[in-house]
Amino acid sequence: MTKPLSPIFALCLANLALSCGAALASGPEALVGEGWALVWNDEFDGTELDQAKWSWETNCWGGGNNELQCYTDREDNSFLRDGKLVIRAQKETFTGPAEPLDWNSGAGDRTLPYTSARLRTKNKGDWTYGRFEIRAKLPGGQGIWPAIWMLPSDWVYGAWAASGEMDILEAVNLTEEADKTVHGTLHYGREWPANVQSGASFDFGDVDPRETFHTYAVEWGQREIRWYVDGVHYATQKSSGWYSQVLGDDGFFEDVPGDAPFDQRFHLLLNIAVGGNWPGPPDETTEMPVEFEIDHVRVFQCVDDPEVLDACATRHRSATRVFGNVAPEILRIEYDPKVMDADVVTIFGDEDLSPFTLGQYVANGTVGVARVEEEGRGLVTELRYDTNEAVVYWQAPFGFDLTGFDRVEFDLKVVADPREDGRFMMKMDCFYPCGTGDYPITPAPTGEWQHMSVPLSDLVSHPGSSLDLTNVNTPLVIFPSWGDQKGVVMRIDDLNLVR
Ligand SMILES: [Ca+2]
Ligand SMILES: [Ca+2]
Repeated sequence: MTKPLSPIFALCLANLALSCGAALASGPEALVGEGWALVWNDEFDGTELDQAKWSWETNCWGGGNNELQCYTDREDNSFLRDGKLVIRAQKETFTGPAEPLDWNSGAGDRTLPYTSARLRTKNKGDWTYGRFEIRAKLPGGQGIWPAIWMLPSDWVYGAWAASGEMDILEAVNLTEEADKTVHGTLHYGREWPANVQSGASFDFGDVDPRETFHTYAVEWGQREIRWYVDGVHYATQKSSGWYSQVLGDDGFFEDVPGDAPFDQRFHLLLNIAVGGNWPGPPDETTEMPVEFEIDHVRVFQCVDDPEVLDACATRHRSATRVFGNVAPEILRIEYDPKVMDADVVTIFGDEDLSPFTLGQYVANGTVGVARVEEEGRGLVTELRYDTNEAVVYWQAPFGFDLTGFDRVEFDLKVVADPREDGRFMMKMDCFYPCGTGDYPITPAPTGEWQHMSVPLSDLVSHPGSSLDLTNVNTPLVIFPSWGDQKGVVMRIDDLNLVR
């Protein structure tokens, strides 16, 4: 069975004798393999960027990575010169939209200390499968991050990175001293933050890709994606090593069958990011402005085998096989996905609210856990510590966004505490070790219930806290202070998240 080509690819094929044929006739020859037909290209020979092929993205969003550049459509940041597209990043304070324009988020403006350009072919050049080839000379320096990459045009499997991202080339912090290494990477899995990535690097050795042009390419087929530098095949990923899991209407994750997410339309992007989580910021050694020169972008289709590409593939045995990631087992815990929409979410009242369950981590010894009746309270959770190193927690198998909540509340009664000056701790975790760290709490004297009300803002600002409120899987971890616990008996009731 063959799947239909993407509309744009199909259009191009149908018009092979016209627009695509014209490119074939006047354009370059296919460089690698047999049977490739050029279906789209830009040689950047004109005087102005061809806006039938490219659009500028203009924003000061920071790419989701805390990058330091505003992307502009000004001549200062991108232009054609000597048959090449030049993307130029420079040090220059600039104010622009705080988020991508197509989000329509009303986020206002942001000011950042650098400018650059990010160009894309979205809805002008979108393809499913083929060979994508870009000849370029890279900018370098601490904090400089050029990229040639592809994003989904239709996001059919959900937000980043569930619908995939294909990085043909990334390089960070290329300097005289540093290894001259470039990276080819796939991002996929579930929506952020439950996405994953896998990739490989190409080491230029003594060659400096800041000084010389090189051809960066991928061959993207249905079952396999391969990365190349100057025709040298250096990495392969197979569809058994990537996956897509989406949340179904019933609130459970589902495996998308086939080769998702890399089975949809993707478009090309070219940019220089400045700073950001990966490279870190520029420093005094960074020489600005920097230029990313792109000599051409060429897209080829394997005419006789347009999906699998085996008829045209170039393969080297020495290429790294990147094994990727196995899709996580889907936990079919019964729960209502709207469970967190209430103003007061009761994680434990008389029972645990699915998908949260009571669990424990015990380094040694045991914690006895029981649900016991107490007058006026129904069931309460009783914990008996026959250990000095244990914690008990309420945890879900995935994270929740608690940014709309104000505080966590619970009732705590110490039934017995033989320790000298025993202290008690709580934590909130966003997949350990992401979390608040130990946060001290003070119960009432033994035998009395104490109502605890802890603002989430306090947990975020607690010294040492790395709490990510957008991804909380463990709303409460509670324990007598680590190392000194034996003999403590405590009861917990009415664990609530309150808006
Ligand atoms: Ca050129
Ligand atoms: Ca109760």
